[in-house]
Amino acid sequence: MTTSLFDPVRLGKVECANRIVMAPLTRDRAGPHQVPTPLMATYYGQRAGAGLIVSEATQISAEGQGYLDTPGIYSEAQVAGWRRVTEAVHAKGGKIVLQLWHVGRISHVSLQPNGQSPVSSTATRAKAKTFTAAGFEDVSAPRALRLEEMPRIVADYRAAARHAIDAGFDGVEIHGANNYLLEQFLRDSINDRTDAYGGSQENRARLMLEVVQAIVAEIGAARTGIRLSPMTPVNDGAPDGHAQGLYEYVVEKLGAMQLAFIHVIEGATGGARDVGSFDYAALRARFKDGNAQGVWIVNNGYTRTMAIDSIASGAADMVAFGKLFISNPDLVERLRDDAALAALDPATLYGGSAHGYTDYPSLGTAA
Ligand code: 8OZ
Repeated sequence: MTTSLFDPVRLGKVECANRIVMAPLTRDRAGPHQVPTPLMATYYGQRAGAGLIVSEATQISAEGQGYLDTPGIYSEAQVAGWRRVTEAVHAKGGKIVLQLWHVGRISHVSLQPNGQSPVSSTATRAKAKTFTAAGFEDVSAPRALRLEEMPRIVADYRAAARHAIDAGFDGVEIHGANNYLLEQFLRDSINDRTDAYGGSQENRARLMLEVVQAIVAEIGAARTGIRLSPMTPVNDGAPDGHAQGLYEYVVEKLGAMQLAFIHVIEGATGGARDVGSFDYAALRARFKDGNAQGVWIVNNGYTRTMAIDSIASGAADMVAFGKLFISNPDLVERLRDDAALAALDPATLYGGSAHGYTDYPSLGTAA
């Protein structure tokens, strides 16, 4: 019998009711001190029909923040705020993992502790914009992390994973995508270091693999996954010179660690799926080799038909939808019934209040 998009699946320790994932979505609605609000609990609770929710990207430390009003997971108040979110999702039978984020050089001094420079693998400023209290601004020039600072970065990730479990999350997704800190180390197009974290493929992958190892030691591989985006150009990230080999190397290591899942963005994040040749099936095979239970989640521009076909063919174990989940809180039911899908309002994507956030109706509750 062929597998259906609507069949349950086991992801590490987590039993997911279906194979539809709510992708991580930055909405910039955290409260003072980057604490998740009750409104955020309502928003995630409304979307608990997903087999798995991946939370919006959440900074592991004050230094890891790069945009206005994104939530954190490094203070007690933030943990308490997130606990309201996980309780709202679990009350409706849903599952939710927290996405752990360090933006690296995609930040602005106005968002950094004491107005300091953002940190990265490099001291070269990205040609990218971020959203600050003043609106869209160029990102600030970064400072290259010193070798002796690397254990602190790993420790910050590890503590954040512990906090996520304390807040009631079913696990974590490490944000290894979109040219934030971990990809600023991984890609030879960005990393210009000459120490143990730069140069060879092994050296550039070192930080990402140390972070994964530390989190696995803290909360277990069965609660740990990662998101990757081998070809995305966002945030001034030219592809690595040997992207296929680099990501196959990384994914093989992740499989050997028995990671619960890998979540891959195919092509340009939120954009074209076809941006130069990359063999995602080969990546999947490397991950599954020695880790047959590892779950392969695909994302980027999937339609209902593409998703159903990908699950039926075995190309993917789960499919993540981003924008569609913003405007369709009951997306799973709509896909199951092949019902009409609502379009989102781009004006209310980032920041603001309940409007364009918790007021998109479900079909059952539409007037
Ligand atoms: C959109 C706006 C700000 C951040 C990502 C966390 O691209 C993000 C993000 C997306 O992964």
